[in-house]
Amino acid sequence: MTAATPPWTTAAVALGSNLADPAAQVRGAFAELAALPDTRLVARSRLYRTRAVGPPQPDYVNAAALLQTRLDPDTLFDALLAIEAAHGRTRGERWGPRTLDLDLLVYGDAVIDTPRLTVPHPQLACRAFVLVPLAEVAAGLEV
Ligand code: A4P
Ligand code: MG
Repeated sequence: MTAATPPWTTAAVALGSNLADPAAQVRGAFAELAALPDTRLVARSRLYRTRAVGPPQPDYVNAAALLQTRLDPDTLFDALLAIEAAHGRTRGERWGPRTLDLDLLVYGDAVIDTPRLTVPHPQLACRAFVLVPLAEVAAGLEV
């Protein structure tokens, strides 16, 4: 007997970078998202140059990706962390500069509140640098 195949779920990811050629970091991350197992990159937004929110630091490049995935939320989040790590992401000051930040914005209609993962992302509704690219790829998404 085979295990039931997990259903396809729509997920949205925010991408941000403000170090080490941010546009290249974001373009590379799109390619890596597209290459994830059991996942399709359905749409990618344009790249937006945005002024940094938080401590003084270089401008960001922000974007959003819409995925269809069969990965469960924790597995998808692990994959996002692995892509960040492959881009040399280190964690220093909160809201500080970074080579690549991948935030899981929504995962279907799931509501998740665990120590490491909150979905929908708590900052989603109050950040133009997240909402504008998200609106481009997910006009019909209900969050
Ligand atoms: N975490 C919980 N839920 C999630 C989720 N849904 N997606 C946890 C991603 N991470 C989630 O994240 C902090 C913790 O959130 C992690 O332990 C993770 O398990 P982090 O990436 O380590 O730290 P952070 O990014 O510095 O903190 P935070 O609060 O996520 O910051 P934001 O909201 O990502 O802001 N200005 C512009 N213009 N553009 C930006 O992209 N980004 C930031 C960071 C600041 N200013 C910016 C931008
Ligand atoms: Mg983050």
